[in-house]
Amino acid sequence: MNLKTVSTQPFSDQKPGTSGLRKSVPDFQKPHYLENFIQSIFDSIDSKDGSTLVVGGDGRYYNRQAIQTILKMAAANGFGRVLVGCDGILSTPAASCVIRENQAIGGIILSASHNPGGPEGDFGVKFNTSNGGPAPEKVTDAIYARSKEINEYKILEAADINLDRVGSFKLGTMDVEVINSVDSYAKLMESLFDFPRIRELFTSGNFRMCMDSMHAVTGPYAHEILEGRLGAPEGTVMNGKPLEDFGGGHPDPNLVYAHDLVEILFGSDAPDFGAASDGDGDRNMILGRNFFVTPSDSLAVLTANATLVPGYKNGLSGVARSMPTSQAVDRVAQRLGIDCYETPTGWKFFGNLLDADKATLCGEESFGTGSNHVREKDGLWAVFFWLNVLAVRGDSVEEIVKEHWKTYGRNYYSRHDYEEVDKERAMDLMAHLRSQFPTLPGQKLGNYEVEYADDFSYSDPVDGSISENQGLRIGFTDGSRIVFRLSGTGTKGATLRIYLESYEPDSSKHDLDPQEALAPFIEIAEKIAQIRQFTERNEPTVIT
Ligand code: G16
Repeated sequence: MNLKTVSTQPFSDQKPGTSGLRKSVPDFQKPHYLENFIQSIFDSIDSKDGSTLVVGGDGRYYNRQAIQTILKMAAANGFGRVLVGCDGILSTPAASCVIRENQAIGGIILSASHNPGGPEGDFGVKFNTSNGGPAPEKVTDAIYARSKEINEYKILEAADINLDRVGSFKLGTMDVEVINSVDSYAKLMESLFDFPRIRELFTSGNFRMCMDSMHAVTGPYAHEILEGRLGAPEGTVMNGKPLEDFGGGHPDPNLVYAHDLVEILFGSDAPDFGAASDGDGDRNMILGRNFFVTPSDSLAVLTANATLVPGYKNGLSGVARSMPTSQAVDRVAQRLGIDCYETPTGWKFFGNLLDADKATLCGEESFGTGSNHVREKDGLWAVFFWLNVLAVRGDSVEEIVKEHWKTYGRNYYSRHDYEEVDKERAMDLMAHLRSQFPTLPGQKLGNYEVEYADDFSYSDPVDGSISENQGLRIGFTDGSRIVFRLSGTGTKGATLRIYLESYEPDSSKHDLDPQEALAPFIEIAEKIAQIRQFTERNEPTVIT
């Protein structure tokens, strides 16, 4: 076995986005591209000698090849041990769990999340730190800085490790343990939720569920936990086999891309409960029979019902949501007398709040919910949480959400995405919008008076770090909001996201279609940002 030092040239485009480095597979296959980024990560880790690293991915195309490279580079860079998921599989929340359980120095998760996969699809590399969470900005900045000056990387010349079964191997002096991908995670779920009660729900014969794993990473987890440990009938999990191209689908659990599930839940003889998760298993979509729960409402409902779940029976220290997420959870927090934090988009911003026990539950409008059990959002966790609440309350999903609105009022909410827009035009739209901000406060737009217009900036209450330019907000005096942001996860052109929210306390007005309820704000957004003109599109690509 030979330790090689390979000369290389920096790439200028290795700046991590909202969630790691995401590029197309052909980009990652360029000679030295993956190696440069991995070496930049390793160079940013202090005291890695002899330490433990976790490696796994969502099973997408290029996962296995990348893992072999990373293992050989880890061995050449002095790590003592690498834990790698069997078949190269580890969902993002399971990787977070394994990092924490084994006091690892960090982990590398290979995923482009909900982006499509396959030889022409997307690939991604995320680095998580020893708390199990996504690397904070100061770490990703250091990785990026390193990637711009790198001139060599280290790799061991050795045969590939067999990832097909659990086992222990040596790569040079480094130990490689191929671990069961599901075990630790399943045990953690069992410690949080009332499994016997959920099992009763499934075996009662009065409850049916459909879980769509979208041919992505949660298949093995859902089969084992739902059908294995919780007694749900076989067939409850659909699209449960991870495929390298996700069966040609777009593994994004929303009403557009999870259409198989949506058809079932909105069809005749629909089951009581439906859920879907994304490529790497950190996102979730929750459906009832003929009923969609927005991620923002889901966070609010889970917060209001948390004490029904064993893992949260003593209450919550606080909650947190990303800025564009609706303010529904704020109302619950207020009633519970707990703090509610508003962070920029990106799960990494929740890490400090969770570590400092300022927040117990966190959530984002982008179909992400999670808690302090790991340091990532967790798709299946949200599903088990809902199942636990359903089992205890005995009400339907729709009844639970409608009762919630009755108590707290309804935050109508929708996100309009314009995907693959020309980058410069998208930047121009934002600049044009921002230029109007000084004169907006006090103005009437339609029937609504602007209270504030600003560029969201976040000051982390734990480490004092400041993150600026996190989205343009226009807030109205009645609490409604329009937020404009450019996505940090797309790989082609720019994705413009427009988040719309209004508040309706009157329960006789809670049954409107959100697009109808939000129509005045959709009109204001168009007028003020000239979306059609700048994007050269007549309508959004995706509405959620
Ligand atoms: C990532 C981040 C989330 C973020 C989402 C959308 O999710 O972890 O925090 O909300 O992207 O980000 P953007 O609006 O910038 O595209 P995932 O599931 O893709 O890792």
